[in-house]
Amino acid sequence: VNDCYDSLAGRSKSWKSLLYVPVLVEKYLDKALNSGAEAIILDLEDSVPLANKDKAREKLSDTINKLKGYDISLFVRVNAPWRLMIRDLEAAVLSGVTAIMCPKIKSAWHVKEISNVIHQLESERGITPGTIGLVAIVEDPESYFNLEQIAVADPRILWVSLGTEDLAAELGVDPSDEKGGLKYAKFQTVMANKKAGLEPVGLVSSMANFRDLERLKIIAEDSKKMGFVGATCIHPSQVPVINKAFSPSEEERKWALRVKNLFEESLSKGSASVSMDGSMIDTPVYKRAKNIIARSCIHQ
Ligand code: 1VU
Repeated sequence: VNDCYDSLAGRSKSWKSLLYVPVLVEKYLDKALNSGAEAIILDLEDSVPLANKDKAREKLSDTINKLKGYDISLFVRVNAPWRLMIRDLEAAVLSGVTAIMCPKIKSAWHVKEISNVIHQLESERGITPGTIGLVAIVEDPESYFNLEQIAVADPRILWVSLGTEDLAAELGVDPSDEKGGLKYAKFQTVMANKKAGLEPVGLVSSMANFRDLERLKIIAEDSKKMGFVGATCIHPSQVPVINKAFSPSEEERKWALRVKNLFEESLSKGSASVSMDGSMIDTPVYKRAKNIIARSCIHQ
């Protein structure tokens, strides 16, 4: 069991697949629960028209009560403008909620202010302060340069994401081109998360056509290679593709176990490097292998 957690910087949970569900579309709930997603994101933002925001907030607590007995994490995405966000937080800070996803985050100060509101609501509602996590979504060039500070702004932060569509619009680049302008920004996001000890969720590019699962597979595999550990999606058919792409393959697991056993045997004989299949196995390779083993345990 120790091997499962050792190399994840003390964190015991990361998410491979998170499925968006517009709060008012009740018929999606059963499907979402059975989709294989590790988390449901109950959306109060873009998928809810302005005129229906109050209705969605009123519905949230019933929905969370219905879902919280299941083995699935519950996230709520709130709106960015303060007047909407405060009302969203009033509705969303409830027992059973894993984290609040906050779009259009600008700075570390912005995160702190939101975290303070969550803290007050937790205290008033008998939830241990600090229980509910926060996902920060950065969506414009100015905030992008605050990524590192945002990632360490508050212990609630689970990870920081880039809002692909909005950022691409600001830059005037194609969000679905994984080799285009966003690639560097995506990798910087991985680095900022890793520096803060966080496990980044995201895709290297946006999925223009959610029915194109072949393309999703390629994008998700590329994202894993870049260091992302999971992705959000909007349709249940995307979930198995994402789960598979972000899980260690059988080949990776076998390789990792061989490396671990061989290296530990070599260490016991007093050497910190050994050869396997013509390649040198040393401490960084061992560390990478232990990471794969950790992911295999968590994702079984
Ligand atoms: O077979 P059934 O009739 O029982 O079920 C349908 C459908 O109801 C269900 N389904 C879902 N279930 C759970 N969660 C979902 N998100 C979801 N979407 C669909 O699956 C069965 C097949 O559905 P379908 O292929 O007929 O698809 P529809 O035409 O019904 O729906 C397509 C859209 C795109 C409208 C739907 O998937 C959706 O509303 N997705 C979520 C949209 C959303 O949350 N957007 C905001 C976040 S994305 C963002 O902001 C960009 C980052």
